[in-house]
Amino acid sequence: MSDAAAPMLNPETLTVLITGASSGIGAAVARRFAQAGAKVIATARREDRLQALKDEFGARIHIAALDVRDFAAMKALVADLPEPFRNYNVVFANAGLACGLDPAYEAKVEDWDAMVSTNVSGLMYTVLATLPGMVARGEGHVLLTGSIAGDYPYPGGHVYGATKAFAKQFSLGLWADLAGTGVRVTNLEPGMVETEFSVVRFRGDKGRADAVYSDMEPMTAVDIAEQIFFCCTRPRHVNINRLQVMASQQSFAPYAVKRRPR
Ligand code: NDP
Ligand code: 8X3
Repeated sequence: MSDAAAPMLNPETLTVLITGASSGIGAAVARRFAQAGAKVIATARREDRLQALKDEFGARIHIAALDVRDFAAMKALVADLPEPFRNYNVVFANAGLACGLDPAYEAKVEDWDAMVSTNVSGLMYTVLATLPGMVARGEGHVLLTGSIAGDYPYPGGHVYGATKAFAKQFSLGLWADLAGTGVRVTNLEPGMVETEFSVVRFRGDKGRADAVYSDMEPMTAVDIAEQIFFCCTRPRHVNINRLQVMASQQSFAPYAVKRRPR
C-alpha cells in the first residue's frame, strides 16, 4: 500500500460525448474539456450554437444536431461517429428542461409530457445507445445531470422533481450493473445554476427568470463544469456515485404548514 495519491486522469485521453451542449451546463462542460485537450462530441437540437463551439475549437470538436427523444437518432450518432471520436470514454447525459411552475392541479399535460420524454426517455436513450461501446472497450464514465429537485420537493416542482428522482435511482441501478466493468457512473445533483433553464421554464419570460436569481449569487455553468471535470479525472479506481451541490445562499424550504383562517 502506497501513501502517494494516484495521479488524476490525463484529460487528453478523454473523448466526451455531451447531450445539451448548446447552452448552459453542457456548453460549459464542452469548453472545459476541450480547453484541457479532450475531444468532445457536442450534441443538441440548435445546430448554430454547436457550430459556434466547433468554430472555437476546430478539429477537437465533433458536432451533431439531434433530439434526445429520438432513440434512432441517438443510435445513428454512435454508429456514424468519425474515427477520432469513435472510442468515446465519457458520456455526459445532460439534456433536460423544466416546463412551468404551476401547481399540479393547474399543470398542462403537454408540459408534463415534454419533461418526461426529455428528462426520462431522453436520458434512457442516451445511456442505452452509448453504454454497450464503453462496456465492450472496458473503459468509460456515464454522468447524468440530476438535481437537488430529485431529493427535495418544492411547490410547482412535481413532475420535474420526479424526473430528477428517476435520474438518481437510474444512476444507482446503472452502477449496480457496471461496477467492475471499467465504466463508472455519477449522478450530479446541482441546485440553482443561472443558465437558460429558468427562461425555458417560464417560456421565454426573461424578467421572471431573472427574478429567480435576484439578490443572491447562484452557481454558474462554469462552477458545474469544474465539478464534472473533477469527477471524470479521478483515478480509475475511484467512483463518485452522487455529487450534490448548492449555491451558498440556497438551502432547504421549511415545512409548509397551511393554517386555518382565523
Ligand atoms: P439550459 O436550458 O441552458 O440547457 C439545456 C440544454 O438541453 C440545451 O443545450 C438544450 O439544447 C438541451 N435540450 C433540451 N431539450 C433537448 C432535446 N429534446 N434534445 C436535445 N437536447 C435538448 O439549462 P441547463 O444547462 O441549466 O440544463 C442542463 C441540465 O441541468 C438539465 O437536465 C437541467 O434539468 C439540469 N439542472 C439545471 C439546474 C439549474 O438550476 N440550471 C439545476 C439542476 C439541474 P437545445 O435546445 O439546443 O436542444
Ligand atoms: C434545477 C434546480 O431547484 O430549480 O434542477 O429545481 S431547481
